[in-house]
Amino acid sequence: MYTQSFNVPDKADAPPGAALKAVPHDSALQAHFDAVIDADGKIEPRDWMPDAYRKTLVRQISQHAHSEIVGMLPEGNWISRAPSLKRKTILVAKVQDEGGHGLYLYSAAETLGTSRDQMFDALHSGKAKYSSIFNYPTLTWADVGVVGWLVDGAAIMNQIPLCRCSFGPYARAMIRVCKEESFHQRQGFEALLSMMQGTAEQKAMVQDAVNRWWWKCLAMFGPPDADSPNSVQGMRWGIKRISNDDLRQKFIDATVPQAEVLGVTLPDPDLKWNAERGHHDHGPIDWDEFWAVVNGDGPCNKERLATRVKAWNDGQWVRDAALAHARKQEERAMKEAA
Ligand code: BYC
Repeated sequence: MYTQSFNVPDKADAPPGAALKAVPHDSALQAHFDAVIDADGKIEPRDWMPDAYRKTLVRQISQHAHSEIVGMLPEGNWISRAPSLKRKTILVAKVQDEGGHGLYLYSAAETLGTSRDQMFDALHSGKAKYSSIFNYPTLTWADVGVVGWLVDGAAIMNQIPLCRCSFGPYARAMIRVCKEESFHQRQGFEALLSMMQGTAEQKAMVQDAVNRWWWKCLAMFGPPDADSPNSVQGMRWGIKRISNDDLRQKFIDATVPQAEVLGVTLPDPDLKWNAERGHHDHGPIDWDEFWAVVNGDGPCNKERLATRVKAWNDGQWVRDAALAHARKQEERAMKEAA
């Protein structure tokens, strides 16, 4: 007898009730999923998973992928104006890496059953979010160094725990991404260090860039835990391992001594070591500004989206040509096989 499940025995040679047991019930699948999560195991694309887990991952991974490719724009803007061949080579490699990160992440999201076309459609129509940080302009060459030092620094802090995310493809993509981000962060720091050993104008340029980016980087970690609707469930599922506020605190504590080495001031009069807590206290973050930017009202939101949409439209002929080539190859292979 054929059913959807081939391991259901025929009635004649099976004990009563056996057929029912052979097809796992949703609650059994849920129990297995919960057990894997509780044991800190990995969920793989072919495993059963609750719809809400799948949806959360598609949301987070696709938004992360969008952040990587939109993140290419503010720095890509400086490739043609890098101050030396060495700096240009480093910047080209870094921006290219970000494109690669986007591709790993789109591939990881595809294993959950969404398509690249769907994800791009969500980005281009403004439905999908991407990191707030990329809606600010890179005004001077020092901004490129500060993006490497602080933006990539914040990104690594957020992404190291994602290497232990419960969803296998995302966790594995993050391991490689973090290795590359660590190079990005160090190249930014090194570029700033050499500017800080330069002229008074160069030093002032670095300080100005730090002043403009510091608060935006703190907001990158997302809203405070108390206002973060996705955190509790994300932590329960082992997608998020450390909360938004705790990651923000770790980033501040790690960055303060780096700023001292560089010789720059972080623009927060309330920033000071609290021996009792064993952490730095900091001043209030402007969450109204953060939400305005997330909701499309930042200084560069329209420009960033328009650039991505144009790149997509301009690339139509490449996608058409690749598909035509693949079709021809398939036809040739069929003819040869016939
Ligand atoms: N910007 O409940 P919450 C990079 C949204 S790229 C915009 O805490 P969750 C790099 C959030 O999506 C770095 N939106 O959410 C590339 C949610 O809205 P929805 C990108 C933000 O998911 C090139 C709502 O606020 N990294 O490294 O638990 C050059 C409530 O938040 C932001 C990632 O994407 C934000 N900053 O936690 C250089 C990492 N923050 O979706 C560098 C992966 C929050 O419900 N993502 N929102 O409509 C994550 O770790 C988490 O998704 C977040 C947010 C910590 C960002």
